Amino acid sequence: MEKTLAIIKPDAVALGYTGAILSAILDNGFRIKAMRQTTLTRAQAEGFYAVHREKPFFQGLISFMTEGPVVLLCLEREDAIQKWRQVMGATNPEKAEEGTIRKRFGTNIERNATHGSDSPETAAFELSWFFAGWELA
Ligand code: 3AN
Repeated sequence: MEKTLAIIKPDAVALGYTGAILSAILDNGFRIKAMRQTTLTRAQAEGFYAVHREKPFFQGLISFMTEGPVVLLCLEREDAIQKWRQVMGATNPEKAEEGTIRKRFGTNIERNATHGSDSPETAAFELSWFFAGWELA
């Protein structure tokens, strides 16, 4: 069993897609190990996206991720990291495959409905950024 961090981003929460996205998560065999709705502070979002600090889209990304509530999730299943990225689809919803979450619920490359960790190292960092050890035990 593997764990990954998923986020339902502010665009999807505001548009009322939380329930549909949670259904897709469960339909794809993930177990929800931990879940919390919260509005991120700038410091929380900047630390989370620190690897993108030098990118031209960084300030826009931070403004977007702090504009309203997000749902933070620890998902668990076999091959969770790769499987969740497959279920989400490509970063740009226009390029995402039919039926994927970003194709169904994303607006553009920034407002793309969900986040997922991209490697075991990032999953460990991202989970520990938002959840305490006891919540994931
Ligand atoms: P992914 O979330 O698919 O791993 P990353 O890690 O390349 O994609 O990007 C992190 C987040 O930054 C994306 N989810 C998206 O919201 C935003 N982003 C990525 N590329 C761009 C871009 N070219 N313009 C605006 N926002 C971007």
